Amino acid sequence: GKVRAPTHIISTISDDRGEEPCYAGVPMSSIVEQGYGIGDVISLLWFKRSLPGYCTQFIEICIMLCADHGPCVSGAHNTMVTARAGKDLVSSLVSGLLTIGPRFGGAIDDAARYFKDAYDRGLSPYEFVEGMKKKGIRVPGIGHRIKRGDNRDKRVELLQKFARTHFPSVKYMEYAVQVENYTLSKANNLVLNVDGAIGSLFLDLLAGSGMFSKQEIDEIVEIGYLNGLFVLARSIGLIGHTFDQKRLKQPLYRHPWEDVLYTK
Ligand code: Q5B
Repeated sequence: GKVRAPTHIISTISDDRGEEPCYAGVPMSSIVEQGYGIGDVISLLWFKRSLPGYCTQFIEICIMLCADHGPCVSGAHNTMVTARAGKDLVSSLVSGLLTIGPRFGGAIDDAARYFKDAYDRGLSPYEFVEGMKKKGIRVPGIGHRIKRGDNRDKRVELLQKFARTHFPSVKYMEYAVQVENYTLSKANNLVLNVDGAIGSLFLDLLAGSGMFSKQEIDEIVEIGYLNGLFVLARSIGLIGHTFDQKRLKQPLYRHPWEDVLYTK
């Protein structure tokens, strides 16, 4: 019989050995000729399957809504400072990307983990939020520097509207809204933020689409796929900020002394 030499790498998502590259078995010509979009390509390369249209549209909306949020956020600031120090595109981009984490843009996976655990265990919003407080953990997906109860994040509203119209079920998102109602009763800045909206709605996508087994959903949530959406999206804006600074020929950035509290 055939004897296979042992390999050092296993790969299951793409193959470039044939006449044309394939993503999860789908040839590039089908991707182009059948009008696939970036949501379909993400479905194939991240989830290894073709997802229904409303799911790929949701993924694309997440990418568009998170592509940028102005020059003042951590990521854009780092990227601009790096570009102004004369560094190249990749250095400027990764400098911004490295700020994505539990406080900024990288709370989507933890929001999904904590909301899923709390909902599946039947915790009331009060039990969930107060339990997190006792453990000294901020609720991921809740809170924003500039958004408030009376100045909601339009991105969150757009995601919710899309999901309420197209998803078979939005039980995790409705739970996140109940959590938000409770946190807003404590402080006006504790809104459901864009990370929390994407995290809870992606749980609904995974659970409601019928495309994933329970075991697969648990694995996706445990591995943490969802911060990838923010990383991918925000790369678009960070690349734009790099070009902008270079186009404007901005000089080396130096923070003004007046804005530093020098103290012993
Ligand atoms: N408190 C986001 O905090 C922020 C609490 C909380 C319980 C919470 C904070 C937080 C969880 C992580 C998260 C994603 C750091 C945010 C994003 C993308 C972005 C960004 C942009 C874009 C803001 C004041 C009081 C304190 C705190 C309490 C705050 N959050 N309690 N659970 N989650 N959230 N990140 O304003 O009693 O006074 O000590 O960590 O989901 O990143 O646009 O900017 O697109 O680029 O600095 O939208 O909420 O508030 O730290 O002064 O806290 O509220 O314990 O209570 P702030 P702080 P106390 S979306």
